[in-house]
Amino acid sequence: MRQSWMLAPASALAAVAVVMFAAAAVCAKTGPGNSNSVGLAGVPPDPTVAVKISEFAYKPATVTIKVGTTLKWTNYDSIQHTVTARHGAFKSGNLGLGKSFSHTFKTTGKFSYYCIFHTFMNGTVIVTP
Ligand SMILES: [Cu+2]
Repeated sequence: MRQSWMLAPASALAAVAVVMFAAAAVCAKTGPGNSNSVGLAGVPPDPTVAVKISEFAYKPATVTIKVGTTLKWTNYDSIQHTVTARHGAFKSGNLGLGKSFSHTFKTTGKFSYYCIFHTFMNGTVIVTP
């Protein structure tokens, strides 16, 4: 018991160090006065999020991301699939096994997409400010 209590201050210090490092990195990257893509905690959003296409499904089927994030879909099936937005925002073309398609979401909104070969394959991207 005593030992785990002793560890608590060290992990708190480590957490503070991580936050300070992240804040320093943000300042170095964007400079003062540009808080455009900085999240609430001063940590920039993950620039790339992966979506798997596998067993005739997008995984995860629904992804919520911040504006400016890139989604990268990769096909793990041996059959061709597509990533095709219902309202034309993006279109992958045919993706064979191991092929990827990336799209950067620059506007907020809800984007539905599907596979043109298998219309039961549906995905949704929710882009938040
Ligand atoms: Cu498909």
